[in-house]
Amino acid sequence: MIDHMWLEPNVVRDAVRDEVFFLDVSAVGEDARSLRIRADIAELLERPCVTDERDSTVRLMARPSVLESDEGFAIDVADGVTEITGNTTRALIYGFYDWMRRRMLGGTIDERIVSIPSQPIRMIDHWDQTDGSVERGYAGESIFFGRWNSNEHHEYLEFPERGDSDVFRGDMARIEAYARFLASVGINAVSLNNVNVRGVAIRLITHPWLDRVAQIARIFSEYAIDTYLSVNFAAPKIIGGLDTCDPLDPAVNAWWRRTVDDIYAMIPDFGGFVVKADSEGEPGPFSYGRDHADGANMFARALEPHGGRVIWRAFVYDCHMDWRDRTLDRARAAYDTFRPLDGRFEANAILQVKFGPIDFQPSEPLSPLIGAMRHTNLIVEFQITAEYLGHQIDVNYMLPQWLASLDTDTGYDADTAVTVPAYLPLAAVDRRNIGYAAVANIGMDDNWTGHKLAQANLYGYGRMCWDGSLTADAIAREWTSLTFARTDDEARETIEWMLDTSNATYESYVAPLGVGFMVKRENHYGVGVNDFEYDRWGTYHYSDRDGTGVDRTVATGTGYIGQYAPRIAAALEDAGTCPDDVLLFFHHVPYTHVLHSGKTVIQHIYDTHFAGVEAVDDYIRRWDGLRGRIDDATFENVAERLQRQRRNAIEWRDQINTYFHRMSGIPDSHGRSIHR
Ligand code: GCW
Repeated sequence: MIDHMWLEPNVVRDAVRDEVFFLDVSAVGEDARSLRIRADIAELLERPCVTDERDSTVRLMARPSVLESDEGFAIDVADGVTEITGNTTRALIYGFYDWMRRRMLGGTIDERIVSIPSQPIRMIDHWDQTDGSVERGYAGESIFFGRWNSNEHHEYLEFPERGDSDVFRGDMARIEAYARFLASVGINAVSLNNVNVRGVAIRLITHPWLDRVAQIARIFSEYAIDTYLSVNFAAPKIIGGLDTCDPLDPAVNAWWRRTVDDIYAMIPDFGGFVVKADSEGEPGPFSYGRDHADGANMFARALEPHGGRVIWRAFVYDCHMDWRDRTLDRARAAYDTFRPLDGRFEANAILQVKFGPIDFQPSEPLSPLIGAMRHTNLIVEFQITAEYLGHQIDVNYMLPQWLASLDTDTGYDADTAVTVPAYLPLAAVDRRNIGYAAVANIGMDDNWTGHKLAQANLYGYGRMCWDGSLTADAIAREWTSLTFARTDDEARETIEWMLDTSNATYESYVAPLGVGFMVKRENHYGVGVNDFEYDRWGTYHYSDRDGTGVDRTVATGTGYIGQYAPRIAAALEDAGTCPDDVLLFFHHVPYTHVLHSGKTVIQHIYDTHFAGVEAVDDYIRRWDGLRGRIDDATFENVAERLQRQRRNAIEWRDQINTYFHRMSGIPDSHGRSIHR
């Protein structure tokens, strides 16, 4: 049975039991979204909308210009009647699900609520591939591509009878359920395929594949979600028969314009393209001696007449580094490539920047590009799927980490702190073209996310995009209350406590103090202290007998710290003022260096790694107490994953402690046993 996530039908129906709905879109006209609201009220709540307003208790009304936002909504309650209003049918989708959530959470509405999304673009990026697999996916196969009703890995070519074009799973009910989940937390954009665009995926922008993309886009469109596709920069050569992909070549531009025109003929509200270029082997403008503004602007101009956008990824770095050369620094790459291009991007081009300078590690500073760009639209990229955060085997509620990085001073202003959400509109060329994107964490698994508690990350991501004032705790409480509505308060508190502490617990037993990686090379899960140390990926820890960490100072290191604004750089440059959680990201320090916590680096490593396993043992004990108080499937799912997490945490603890003990020769001050 497929899990209903935070929209369990019985819970939903109970919450709105006696309400009678009336939908008035006469001022804007009936459309796919208003029909969708009617259908959701009929299917989910099992009642039709009434035709006479006077019979209703909940009135959804679209009226142009009642608010300043076309997505925001207002809720008023008077004389037992609820009015949900917005300028558009999009706004009504959000208003309807927001009101429902309030009801499910048991709150009463005493005064007018006006809710306007914090971020204009609230996007989910799928790394789904046309063979049905998902790059860095830990919850089964793609819901978009692959064999109908199958969750086993396969090659689409194994099904020649379906034809080469039929790479689509075709499970429209599943996609519809997914679209509803996304809309219910305010997501308004989704890209369907992996940014590494290979094989048949290159052809998704052409017929006949496009016809099937259009079917999917129609479902998302009903839920006010724009569909995007990732494209391969070299498509004009690979599938277009041209002999160049030079972004300044007229024939190449004409090919993209024709391709885009074709897409919009099929999908009038198509969102646009996501492009990973000159990165990890993907083709890009560098091959033609052009820069990334040239590349992005070619797409922007093709999309502009249709109102589309190009989302250009800033994840560009040299993945063939020489570990012997300590002056090289992968962390510098995005800034070095894109800072000089500030101001050159078209108004419908958006630069998508990972929130940290390396790659979604358990602890990373904010990317210095975020703050440095002053005339560029930016999207900040997160990763909901837990590539370096436990693969949805280890419990890891990521909101504390995401919100902390958003709350960081970008250094945009010389005198006062400007956080990421405050900064994005200041740097924007077009304020509609900024926001957040995050790599999806769902798949064909019955519970969508592999680990049931990983649903909280998808939910939380949407909430964080819509309402920038929410705390991680508040979001965890919402999710737990909606998802475990049928259990007792104490059980819910246990689940909330697990979520709230899980990000710090995970961080405590993996690579210490922001140094990053130390993961197994083949799949990025589990400990592999030196797996990347002598490799080409630019992710090193440089541990030796005297100390550990990467010297990124201006004075003696790679100079990376100089990419931050002077006020921020000054604090980071000095190991004495650099925050503990990223100390080894910025400095190579002796094992005896004393942290702000008062502990030495080596003692911190020992203490956190012992504590990490103890915390997981605690989770196991407390989770065991939930047997019979929550549904069996969830109980078993999490219980099984906690056992795997425990084995993982023990392996991390033992290898990290032994490694640093051997390196430093310094014993644990508490005399605990460390393998020799
Ligand atoms: O960290 C890397 C991942 C790749 C991913 C890449 C990216 C889609 O290991 O799997 O490729 O990031 O963000 O492009």
